[in-house]
Amino acid sequence: MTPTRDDGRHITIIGAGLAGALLATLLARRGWRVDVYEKRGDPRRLGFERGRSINLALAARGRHALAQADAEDAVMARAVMMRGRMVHAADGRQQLQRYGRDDSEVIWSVHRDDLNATLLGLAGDAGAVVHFEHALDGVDFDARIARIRRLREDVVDEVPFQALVGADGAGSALRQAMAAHTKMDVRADMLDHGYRELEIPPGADGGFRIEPNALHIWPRGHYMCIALPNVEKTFTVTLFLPNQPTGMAGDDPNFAALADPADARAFFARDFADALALMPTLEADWAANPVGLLGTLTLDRWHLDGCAVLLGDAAHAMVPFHGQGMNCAFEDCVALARRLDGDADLAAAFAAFEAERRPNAEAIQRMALDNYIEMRDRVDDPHFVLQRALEQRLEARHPGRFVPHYSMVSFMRVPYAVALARSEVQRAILVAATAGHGSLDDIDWAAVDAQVLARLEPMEDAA
Ligand code: FAD
Ligand code: 8R5
Repeated sequence: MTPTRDDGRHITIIGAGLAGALLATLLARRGWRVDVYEKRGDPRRLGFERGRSINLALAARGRHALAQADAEDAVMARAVMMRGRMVHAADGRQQLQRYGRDDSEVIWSVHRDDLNATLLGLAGDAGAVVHFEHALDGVDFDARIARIRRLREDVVDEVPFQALVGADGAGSALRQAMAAHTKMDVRADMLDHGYRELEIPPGADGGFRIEPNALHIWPRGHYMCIALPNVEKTFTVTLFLPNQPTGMAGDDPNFAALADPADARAFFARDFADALALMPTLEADWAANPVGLLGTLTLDRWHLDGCAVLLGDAAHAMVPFHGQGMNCAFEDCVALARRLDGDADLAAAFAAFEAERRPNAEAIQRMALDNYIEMRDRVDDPHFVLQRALEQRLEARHPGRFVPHYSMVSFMRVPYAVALARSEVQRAILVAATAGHGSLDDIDWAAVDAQVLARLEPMEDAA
């Protein structure tokens, strides 16, 4: 059970969630001996015990990483296409805002447990050994010994390691052990808003009750609901709302004030009436599902010499509003596997990985925070819709040069930091060009084109 220590290339991964399972596959296929310790049970064995359908939006970065492990086809076979945002206004009107130019530019809703199970199967096939119900408890970095607790027996083993990878999520035990051993600045900026998951079941005919091929948004200014489709023809609905009263005058809904499911129904009847009509289990879901926390985690270092390195949520948990947490974690895995392949020295590989990925993680963390305002407040604002229309026109006039913000993040693999920098320039152009305009009819195209050509270099997607 305990891996033997030898001079071969051996890696010990903590966490067999999304990143841990993908990284295990990538490294085992490259000839590394891989042991993974996962505190939960094997999701492939849980069967009917498993929880609710939780889905995630998969975009180009995540798909590309999955393809590196030959996992893309299996995952895509059970994915639901989302062409755009279906914006549900307060008056009940709906409008689809496409994410891309056509159906080649879409995102996909995938089932978290299915995805994890697929990746665990591939990791095992590649020769990685996954030890379920084994939790990291502590680390002696000097002796290179990990304390691993076998949860069923409640016994702690001392497990020697060459190097540890922390893929153990936002509450990372490896990160805690690193911070206790060495000076490390760990910042958690919690959002004042939390979330609660609810469900829209299939209709009486067994089909989807609303448009399946969209990410639904009910924007309401300071808060919002979203819904993502599942292959089971249900939707997972998420309400994002302040946790406590914000102190603003007048109406100020928040989770603390909606402790009682009956109050939740009244709130939905007022603000999300069309969604409520689709949610017969609102009260039960409300009572059963806890309020989830949201925050941004930033560290000043991700690695300890050649001894340990963090990736995914353990290194850079982010707010969910760009749907990029998993996509970014998968990109991390490909980057780390490439560095480990290229450099015999683990310390150099970890340092190069961190130097490549930390600026990009910080860029998507910021873009994710910004996208909350866009989703909850701006998507049904006529001025925003006008800017979005201009963005699409400029993309057609300057292909490869003016690429909409959402496209750079979701359909391309340019580094997130590049996407952020270019988006800031583009936003300034859009704001200036539409100021005082109610339509695109009287836009000064020559002036706008000159701005684009002067301020944006042509760009290429990653190979
Ligand atoms: P996780 O997937 O959290 O995996 C960590 C693993 O480590 C877990 O299996 C855990 O059991 C294990 N572990 C923890 N502690 C220990 C320990 N001490 N010892 C051993 N094992 C341990 N991202 C997107 O890109 N698109 C989306 O649409 C999206 N939607 C989301 C919806 C929800 C409800 C949530 C919560 C997140 C969403 N995300 C989304 C973010 C995404 O889930 C994460 O960014 C991603 O799972 C990070 O992968 P990870 O492997 O780093 O962490
Ligand atoms: N994560 C997502 C987007 C961007 C959609 C857009 C947003 C739920 C806890 Cl809030 C959110 C997006 O700009 O039109 N793509 O994918 C996923 C999102 O939330 C997920 C489901 C979520 C954490 C709860």
